[in-house]
Amino acid sequence: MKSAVVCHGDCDGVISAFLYIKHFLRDTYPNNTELIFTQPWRAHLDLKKVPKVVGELVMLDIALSKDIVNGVIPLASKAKIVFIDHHISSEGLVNELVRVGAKVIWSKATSTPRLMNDSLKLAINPYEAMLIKVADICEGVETQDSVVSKVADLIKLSIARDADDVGFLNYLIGSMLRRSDISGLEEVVKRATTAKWLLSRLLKLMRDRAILVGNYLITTLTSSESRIYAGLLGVASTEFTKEMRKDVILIREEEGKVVVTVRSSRRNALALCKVIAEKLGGRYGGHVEAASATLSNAALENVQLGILEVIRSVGRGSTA
Ligand SMILES: [Mn+2]
Repeated sequence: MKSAVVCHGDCDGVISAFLYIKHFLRDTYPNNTELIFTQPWRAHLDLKKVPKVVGELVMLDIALSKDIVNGVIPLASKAKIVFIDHHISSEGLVNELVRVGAKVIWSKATSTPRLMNDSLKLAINPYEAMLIKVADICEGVETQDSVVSKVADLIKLSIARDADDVGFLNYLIGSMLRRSDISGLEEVVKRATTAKWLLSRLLKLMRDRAILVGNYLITTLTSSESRIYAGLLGVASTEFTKEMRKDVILIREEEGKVVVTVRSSRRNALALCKVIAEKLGGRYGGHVEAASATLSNAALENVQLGILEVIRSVGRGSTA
């Protein structure tokens, strides 16, 4: 019987998929394992790619939304469901998966691979231990270890170069299964180098255009800019907030929707995205330090004005 693995198409999502395949699906991968890479905002659509007949559906590192839960529930009568995730925004929804018989492993761990290692008691080798550290770093854990942080940068940036390149994501997982030295992979280094160059241009653009409102630096990108820098916007927001030592709000138009990315060292990101999504109509998800809201039917100007109002009212609330 076939298995399907649906994972977040980012650094810790890909490492989660590698670990799961290595420890649980070694006999069925690749011929009988369907690997599907997704992003939280379109995971409910990507769930439709799950083959009609599967024995097991594994979901890794996917921040839950109501739409995703509704997409999983019909599958639960046909397949064994395993859901493993560390996004705090999933907390209120995991019980709906438990109710339909899914095996749910959820906690506020630093990364999904770390959570898998701790909760599934994996017997891991040093290579896997290194990749679990890499996943933590990709998710914001600080490190002094330059070797591990180099691998984290390479994976993060090479994925960000073209986040929808399924072939490359499969290649990364295949390389990990072969225990390849990631820093020595030409394709990874090549992609990461291009991404790094694009990232420095994007950071300059963000710096030039940012306005300070309260404690937040706000930058808006046009839809053509978000196309050019697609995939790098999350990484850039994280870099920008570190560099400027300010919380950051990135607003951009993208294929008929407006996406708001928030980075907050004061741990306001998820709360802010929740208010923005509720006020302007959309979905939100993520972590307290890094979150986003996707507003499907809003005009850019209205989102900008709405966010200004939200920041002002939050500011008043905290000083009152
Ligand atoms: Mn992830």
